[in-house]
Amino acid sequence: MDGFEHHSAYLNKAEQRALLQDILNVLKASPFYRPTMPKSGRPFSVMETNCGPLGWVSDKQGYRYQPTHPETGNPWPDMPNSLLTIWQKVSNFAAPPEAGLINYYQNTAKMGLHQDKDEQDLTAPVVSISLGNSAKFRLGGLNRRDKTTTLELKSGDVVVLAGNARLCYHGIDRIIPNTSCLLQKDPELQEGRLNITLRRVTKPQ
Ligand SMILES: O=C(O)CCC(=O)C(=O)O
Ligand SMILES: [Mn+2]
Repeated sequence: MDGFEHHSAYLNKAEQRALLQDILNVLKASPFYRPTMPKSGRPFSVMETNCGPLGWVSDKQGYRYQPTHPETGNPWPDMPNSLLTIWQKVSNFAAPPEAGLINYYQNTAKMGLHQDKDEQDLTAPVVSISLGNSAKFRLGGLNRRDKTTTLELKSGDVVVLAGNARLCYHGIDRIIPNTSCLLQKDPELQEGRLNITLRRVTKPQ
């Protein structure tokens, strides 16, 4: 699909370690919480937090962006420069991202097929970075029933959903255990996978 990019091994090992350290610093100020589904209130299998001026959250009231953590009530921490730099290099979009959604998948977690469409500015791409264990990523088309394909996202890979692919359905079928030791150095994460999804939310002035 035009507009879909998979930058395999975009970050080398040292860059992955440095980005992980930046994420661990974000987590100190902004710990993971477990989002719940709108209406049903069913818990997500992923844990989430955010950095940047706006964070994506989900609870019984619905999906939305807000400037504060739903449990601590504090503003989200600043987006690390490492993430802003990746966005500048791959997004081809002048304004910076506003939301850095951090998803933590334990080895049993997954994410159902969905579109990213809670943003006012859908001309800006979505840029997503993988760290830790590999994941089976499912990519579909613009309609839920369109044919899908799967690809493996490895630690250090960067995916861009831009242009015609911006609203493509996508999801994570499963995490493949023991495919990376990057997260093992942190006693609280240990296993699983981190994904950081960068999005522009509002239309630049
Ligand atoms: O984990 C991933 O690679 C995808 C995450 C995602 O699609 C999302 O948070 O909207
Ligand atoms: Mn998504």
